[in-house]
Amino acid sequence: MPPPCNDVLWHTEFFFSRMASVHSCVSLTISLVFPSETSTSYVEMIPKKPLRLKAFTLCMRVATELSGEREIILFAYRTPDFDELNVWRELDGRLSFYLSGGGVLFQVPGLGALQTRLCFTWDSSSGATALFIDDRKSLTKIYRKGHTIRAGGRVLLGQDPDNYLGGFDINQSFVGEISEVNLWDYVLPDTAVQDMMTAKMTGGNVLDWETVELRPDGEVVEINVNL
Ligand SMILES: [Ca+2]
Repeated sequence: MPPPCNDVLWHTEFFFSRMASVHSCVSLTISLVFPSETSTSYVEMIPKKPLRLKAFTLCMRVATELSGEREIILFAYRTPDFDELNVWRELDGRLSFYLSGGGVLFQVPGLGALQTRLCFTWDSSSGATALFIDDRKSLTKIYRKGHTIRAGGRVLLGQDPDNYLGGFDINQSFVGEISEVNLWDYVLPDTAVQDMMTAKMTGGNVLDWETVELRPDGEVVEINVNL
C-alpha cells in the first residue's frame, strides 16, 4: 500500500511485468467558474465560526480576463451595516481590501487569465498588512491598527453587496475562476504561506475550501480540478 496522503486519490500503475509500481498523488479540489457578468450570480460560503477578527490570513486562487477600468470584487464579507472585509481588484489594477472604511491598496502586477494565488495578512495589534502573490511577498503597510472585524455577516464570492444580501452591481461582479479560498483568524508565518502557494492552499480555521459549505445562486459552475 502507498503511504497515506491527505484527501487524495492514489493511482497505482504497474509496469515491467509487476516488477515495480509508480504511485502518484492526485489532489482533488473544487473550482468555481463565473462565466459572464451578472448582477445576480454569487456563491455564499458558510464559515466554521463567527468572523470576529483581530487578525487574518485570507487566501484565494483566482484568474480573470476582465481588463481595463473595471472594479472586480474578489471576496466580500458584509454585516447588515458595514463592508467588514472586502477584497478588490481596483479600477487601475491595484489589489486592495477594505475593513469598514477606507482601504489599503497594493501596487502589484495585475491579475490575468493565468491562475494566481493571493494571500492577504493583517494584524490589528500592529496594523501590519501585506500581500503575497504566488510565492512573493509585498512590502508591509500599516492599516487599521486596533480595529476588530465584526461578526454576524455573510461571506460572498462573485458580487459586492451594498446591503445585507443585495444591491449588486454588474460592473463590480467577478467574472473568471476562483478556488482555494481559505481564511484563518491569525497571521500565518511567511514560510507557511509560501509553502502552501507552491502546492495547494488549504486548512483555514474559519473558511476551509476543502470542507466549506458553498451555496451557489445563479450562473456559477462548480468544476472538479486535479491538482
Ligand atoms: Ca457595490
